[in-house]
Amino acid sequence: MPQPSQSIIIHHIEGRRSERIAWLCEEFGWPYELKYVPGDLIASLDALGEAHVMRMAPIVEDGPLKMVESGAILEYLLLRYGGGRFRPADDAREMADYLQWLHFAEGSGMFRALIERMILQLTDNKPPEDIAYVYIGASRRVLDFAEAALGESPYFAGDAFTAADIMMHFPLRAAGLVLEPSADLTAIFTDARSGLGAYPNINAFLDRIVARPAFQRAMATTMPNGPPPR
Ligand SMILES: N[C@@H](CCC(=O)N[C@@H](CS)C(=O)NCC(=O)O)C(=O)O
Repeated sequence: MPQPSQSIIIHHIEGRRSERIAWLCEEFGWPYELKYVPGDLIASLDALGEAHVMRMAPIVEDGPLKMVESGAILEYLLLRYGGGRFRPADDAREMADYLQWLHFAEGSGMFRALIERMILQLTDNKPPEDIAYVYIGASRRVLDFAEAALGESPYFAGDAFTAADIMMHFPLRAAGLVLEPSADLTAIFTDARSGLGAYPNINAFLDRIVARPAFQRAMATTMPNGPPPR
């Protein structure tokens, strides 16, 4: 299985989804280089805009290849260099769960958490009834779904840690923040677990995640000065 022949370049913002790529690199011990402006969100965004028209983190370069979309980047790196680690075999029973959670994390989890939080903020917690029916409560449904899955197995795709767990870590914290509107948004950058008190399986999962040395190394390198102010 080929190894990355040079550092994987990760265009980054502290505390943001680009940490997922650094985390995978740490799990394998692959070399990577973070490009961002420490402590300066706007300057980091400007730098992202120089690197790609989408101006979002992560943007990843692997040699001449440049990609956005964190789930796709993780899958690309696993298929190219992973040697079968951190994803189930194609014909494994766990593959359906793996694909579901890998895509659910951004497609539904983050999407619903962000929309719900934004609607609540813009309407001063009083959204019109039709909008409320569609979007309010969506974060709780995301967490209820994850809680049930993590009651069946310790990780999202069975007994083994996979890239689906890397993807789901961020939306669990984002959805928890919606359930606790008084919590500062910056709690998402820490292990504060805002809004997650009623979810023992999610908490046990997060305990397993923060105990991983690769996760700890990734957090130390992606936020070397601690959680960013915003
Ligand atoms: N679905 C994308 C979302 C990327 C994304 O929105 N990243 C945020 C930081 S966590 C960002 O760069 N926001 C600034 C922007 O979209 O302009 C992914 O998973 O890569």
